[in-house]
Amino acid sequence: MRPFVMKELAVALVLLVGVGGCSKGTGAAAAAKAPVEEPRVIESGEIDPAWLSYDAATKTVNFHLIAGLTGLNGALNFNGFRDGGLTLTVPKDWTVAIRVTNHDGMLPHSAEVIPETKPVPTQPVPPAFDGAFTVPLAQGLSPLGEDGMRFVADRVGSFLIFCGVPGHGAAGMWVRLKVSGTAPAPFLTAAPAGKS
Ligand SMILES: [Cu+2]
Repeated sequence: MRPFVMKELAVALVLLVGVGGCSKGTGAAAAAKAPVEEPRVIESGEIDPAWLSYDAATKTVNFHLIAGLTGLNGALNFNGFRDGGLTLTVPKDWTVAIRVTNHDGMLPHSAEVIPETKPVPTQPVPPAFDGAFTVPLAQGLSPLGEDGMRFVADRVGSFLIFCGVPGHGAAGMWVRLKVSGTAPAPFLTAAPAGKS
């Protein structure tokens, strides 16, 4: 219940500001301007519920994958996780829409869903699902760049979401995607530190 309380508080504050006649930060102004989204500042290893949303009616999951979100592993991380520390589980046959943003101000990054392999490839390989990669894959998205991917998770199994820029994935820039035949809805889990 707590998030709803917080939201109501935020709405109340916005209304108060509006009544006060201040033009800055009113709901109308914010909606018209579509402010640049900045991921919330979080610690490595922390899951932000805002990353994941889904529509059970259309069997569609939306996930925000953020390259270099934190300084972990020289920024070679997704959402503050490395070496499979984060797992996105989705039900089989759901459509997976992954928005990929490069939060790293220096290095290019990309993302590709690949079969689970050890060792992790040093460069792009054929994707595990049609369309499950960002463009350009090996060159990567420019710092602060953005792309997306959309695919149907049509078979059960364990997969990796890895950075296709040569060397990044092998250096630990990968998380996990699990397609489940039994999960009723998508969810995120974090592995204990050091486990992958
Ligand atoms: Cu990378």
